[in-house]
Amino acid sequence: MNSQRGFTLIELAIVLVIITILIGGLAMPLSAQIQARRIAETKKTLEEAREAILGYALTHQTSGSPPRPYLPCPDTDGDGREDRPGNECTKQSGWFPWVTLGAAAQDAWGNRLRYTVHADLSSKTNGFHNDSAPPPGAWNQVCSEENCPVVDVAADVPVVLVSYGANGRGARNVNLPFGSPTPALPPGTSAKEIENLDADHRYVSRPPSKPGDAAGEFDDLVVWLPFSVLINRVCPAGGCP
Ligand SMILES: [Ca+2]
Ligand SMILES: [Ca+2]
Ligand SMILES: [Ca+2]
Repeated sequence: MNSQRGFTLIELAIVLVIITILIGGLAMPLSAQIQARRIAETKKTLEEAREAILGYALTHQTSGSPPRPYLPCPDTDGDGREDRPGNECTKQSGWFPWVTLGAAAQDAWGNRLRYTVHADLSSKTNGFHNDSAPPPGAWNQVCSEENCPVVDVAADVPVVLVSYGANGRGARNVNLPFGSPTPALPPGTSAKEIENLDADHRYVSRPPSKPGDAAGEFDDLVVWLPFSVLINRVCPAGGCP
């Protein structure tokens, strides 16, 4: 008697159903894993960008007496180099000057990082020092809500860096040529994300939320450099009189 036999159609159907369920179960976690990896990669990129800014301050000094360190200007024309026609920055907010700083040019979604810096601290005339209170001027505020009703995340920070996250809304993709009539991916309608795009000195940092959530869509990644950290790292033990 021949003990071997083929699968019946019913058995084949059951196997196919099981395989389909298994693939479906694996597919979602896989995309979530890829997203989590990109977020972790971008957080690392932002941390390295912040270190590169500190490295610049450690190697650049004003010509005055005493010489004082200063921070890099934003890149505003897209070549990755800081835009400083004389001693001052062209603008206080633009793109992270990755060429000048020898750092990563983009986040894990292929978009540029936004970089905002305090005017006096990036001035090649003024620089910064640790023998007085922080200079006046437009300091950056980081809050958990748009419009900063309460500055509850970080107050008066010299530097803010932003990745526009997985949705990339408002970001400049690295493949977009400069001078293009559409310089950025269109911003969305989320007030919290728009706060990270407009021209004021207020930024939002908070946990991510989806488009349908009560808080509105938010997936930006934001890091900042407090003035105290800047002084401690660049001017330890009163090193910048
Ligand atoms: Ca430039
Ligand atoms: Ca975003
Ligand atoms: Ca803002």
